[in-house]
This record gives sequence, C-alpha cells and structure tokens, in this order.
Amino acid sequence: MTQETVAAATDAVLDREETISRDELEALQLSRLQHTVAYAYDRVPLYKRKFDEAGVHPTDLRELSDLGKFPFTTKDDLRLEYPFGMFAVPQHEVARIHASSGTTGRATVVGYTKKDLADWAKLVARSLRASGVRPGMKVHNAYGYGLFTGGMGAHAGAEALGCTVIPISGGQTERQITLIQDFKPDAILATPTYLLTIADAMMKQGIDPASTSLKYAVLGAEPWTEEMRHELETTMNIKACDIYGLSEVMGPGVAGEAVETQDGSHIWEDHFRPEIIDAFDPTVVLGDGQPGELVFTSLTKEALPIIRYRTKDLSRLLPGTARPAHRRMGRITGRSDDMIILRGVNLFPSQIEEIALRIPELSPHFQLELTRPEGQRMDQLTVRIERRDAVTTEGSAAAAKILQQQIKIHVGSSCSVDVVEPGSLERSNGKLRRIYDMRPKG
Ligand code: DLL
Repeated sequence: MTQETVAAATDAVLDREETISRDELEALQLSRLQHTVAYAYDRVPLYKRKFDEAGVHPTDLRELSDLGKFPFTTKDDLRLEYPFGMFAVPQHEVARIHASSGTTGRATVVGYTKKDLADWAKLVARSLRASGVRPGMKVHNAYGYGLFTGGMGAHAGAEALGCTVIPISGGQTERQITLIQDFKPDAILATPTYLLTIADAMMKQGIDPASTSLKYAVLGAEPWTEEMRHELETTMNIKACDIYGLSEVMGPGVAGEAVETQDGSHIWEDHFRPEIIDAFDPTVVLGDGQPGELVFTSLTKEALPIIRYRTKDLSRLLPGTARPAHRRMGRITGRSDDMIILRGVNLFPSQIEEIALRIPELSPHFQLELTRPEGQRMDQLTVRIERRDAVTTEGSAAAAKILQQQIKIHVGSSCSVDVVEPGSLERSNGKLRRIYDMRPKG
C-alpha cells in the first residue's frame, strides 16, 4: 500500500511515526538503539555483567545488525533480579509497577516512569485506532485490571485516544451483558476466549449477540486463529482485530492490527526492534518471513529497558501493509513452552482450534488433556470439545471421527476425541487454559 492509499483507507489522523519511510524509521531505530544499550549498560548491573561476559560494549553497536552481538534477556533474568533489580531508574521515578501472575514460578516485576506510561498509552491508542476505534466512542474494557497489564494498559490507551472508557475488568459475565445492553458501547476490549464466553452467555439469556451496539473488538493476550475471528465476527456482527504485547516488553500495544487489512499486527517499530531467532538454536537470527521465536529490544523505555528479550512466542516477520514502514508479525502459532510433543510430533492448541472450527457440528469450546496410561510409555492426547446446540448424538459421533481424522492428516498425531454437552467445559474469564497435563511428574 502506498502512503496515499493508507490515508484514503483510514479517516483517522495518524502519528507521524506511523507514516514515515522505512529508511527514516531505521535511522530512528539505530539512534534509539545506541542510546538504549548504553543506558542499560550504565544503569543496570545485570546488563553490564552480561555484556562484559559476552565481550560486547555499547560502542560496538554501529548498525542495526550489530544488535545480534548482544546477549539475550530471558524471564529467568527478571526472576533472578526480583523484584526491582532490572530497574534503570531510582524507585521514586517509577510511577507504576505491574507483575505477571507468577503461577509458573516467581512473579516477574516490571516498572514504568511517567514518560513510559505516556508512551504506552500512545501506542495502545495507536493500536486501537488502527483497529477501528475512534475518539468519542464508548469502549467496554473487559481486560483484567490489577497487576496484569491488560486492564490498565488498555484503559490508558483508550482514554488517550479520547474514548469514553467503561472499566468493567474481566469476570461477572452477567453484569457485562447488562452494561453492554444499557451503555451501548461501540467497542469491546477482551481476550478472544472471554469474548466468546460473553457471546455464549448472551445466547443463553436469549439475547442475539449480533444485535448489540458493538462494532469493534480488539482482542489479544492469548493465541487465536482466523477461524476464531470468523466465529466471533459472524456471531457478534463486529470487526475483530488483534492486539499483541507482553509485560516484560511493555504490555498490550507492542503491535496492533489495522481493520482495513486484518492481516496481522503491525509492530510499532519506532519503539521496539523485533528479531526472529531459531527457538532451538538462538545463535541463528532468521530472515523476514521465516518462522521462529520473537525477540524484542525496547528503544524508548526508561524504567525497564529490555535488550533482546526472548518472548517464546512463535511467529514470523512480514512486510508492513497498512503502515508500510512497520513490519507485521504473523499470527502467533503458540508459545514454545506450550508446545505439546506427542510421540515426536509437535502440536499447538491453535492447530486444534483451526481444525475444529471448520467442522460445523463442533463449538470453539475445547480442552486438551494429556495423560500417560499406567504401564505405558506413550502419551495420550484427548480432545474434549463441546458440540453445537442442535447437534444430535449421531452428529456428534460423526464430527468426533472427522476431527480425529483431520488432526491425524494435518498435525500427524493420533488422539481421541470426546464430544461433550454444550456448557459442560469451563469458560474463560481472561486467558484461557487449554492444556491439562495429567501425566505423572518427573
Ligand atoms: O497478555 C499483554 C496483553 C494484554 C496483550 C492485553 C494484549 C492484550 P502478559 O500477561 O505478559 O501480557 O502475556 C504475554 O501473552 O508472550 C503471548 O504469549 C500472549 N499474547 C499476548 N498477546 C497475544 C496475541 C499480555 N495477540 C503473552 N496473540 C505473550 C497471541 C498473545 N498471543
């Protein structure tokens, strides 16, 4: 897309950085990157130690490709430096703290200066605007508020854009439905599976989810597929776009999708430099288009500069379209630590979502259970999935067989499929847990 068609495709006034040329953007990235590595080295002992051990110095960063010489940062580094060891500013300059839930180990703690909060709000506003949200619209924010970055991050962004924010947070689904009907919001911000929960609960109450005032949904915080987009768009009569981010790098708004193209989120490269590496051999930096693990370096952050953070998210970098200078990320197929290895075959929950949603008898509500039956060395995968409402017992049995065959063909794994009653599986309140690993530990 040329800059003229960008302007024609959107009635919004864009940030200057959204419309600059790739050359101009890369020049900006280089100067910001040089500043960031020097700033991190001078202010955060962990970075000084790691750079010294790797034999690199901030002055070695002369061009963008030199970034590959610098060491990675991982979640373990943040855990080791718990709680504030990675902060680059004195505590009184930290305006806000967020943290991960810590369900899989020590929580990771992140901090923001006033300027970081302003930049974050600006990038969330930019992402929401790209996804169709406009100043003056009413925005129902169903991301969880609290230490999770979703609620407050989305809130500040919607406010910065000039919207009227309804800070409902996640959960209390009945109340969400009442407020959607009474306040008549234009847009909803939620995880895709929580929006599904809301739509499902509306249908149970006899409300047609397509009849609400909602026109836009900006969905993220967990992997979702094109099939799920289709499901949500058709049942709710909305345009659904992706928003991506992670707390260690900022929170929501690291990347956002344009409603006019709906072809993956544009990474806001004036604030983050992305790379793709081979998840199994991180010394290999891959070229654009190649699938691998996303790595981010912050370019403007003050409280928590982050150098080459390994996200574990599997994706690829694609050329910019609606925002030509900013590369897009392909849909996240999964996280490397969410990958199920079943008898040598790699499998992600999103692959099951993709296949199941193409079978009309099956709903998007499913769980994956991994077991190792006693005395056996082989793992067993059971896909437990709800049938759609009007489907008969025979219809369910036939659909189970098709799903099993399709998984075998497209993924290469044998599994059993259990089609269950509508409403019998746990519903999402935010990030949905898909995998239930019941295998003996150790
Ligand atoms: O989930 C930030 C966020 C909030 C993003 C609201 C979008 C909307 P964390 O809790 O740190 O932060 O989890 C980050 O969630 O590494 C991905 O694995 C996953 N994730 C986030 N957005 C997407 C997305 C927030 N659009 C982790 N598609 C990331 C797929 C996503 N996965």
